[in-house]
Amino acid sequence: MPQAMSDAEVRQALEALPGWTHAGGALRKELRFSGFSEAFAFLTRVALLAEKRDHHPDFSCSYSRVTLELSSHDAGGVTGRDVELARAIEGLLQPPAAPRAA
Ligand code: H2B
Repeated sequence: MPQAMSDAEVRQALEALPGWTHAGGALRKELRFSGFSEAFAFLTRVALLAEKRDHHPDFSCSYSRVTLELSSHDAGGVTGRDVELARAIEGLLQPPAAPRAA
């Protein structure tokens, strides 16, 4: 069974994860979108990341506000799998790189 990370280990990982907090044994982030469709589209993309990893977030969606909570249920806390999923989710939020000139 994977081992939950210590508070200090999580704190260090969060230095590279803007907007994420460590609360209730989970990594948590709240996001605002311009509307429900945008929020749901984002969650759909998160779902694809989660299925690929077989590691799934708890989430809620209230119109345009999405809350994500990442924890490893089997470990009872945050593991490297949560940190990795949070990094991948951050990747979805980055603006696309400008195309190079041909
Ligand atoms: N997701 C999360 N966040 N924690 C888990 O412990 C977990 C999971 N377990 N997704 C997975 C699925 C497990 O149930 C399957 C059988 O691998």
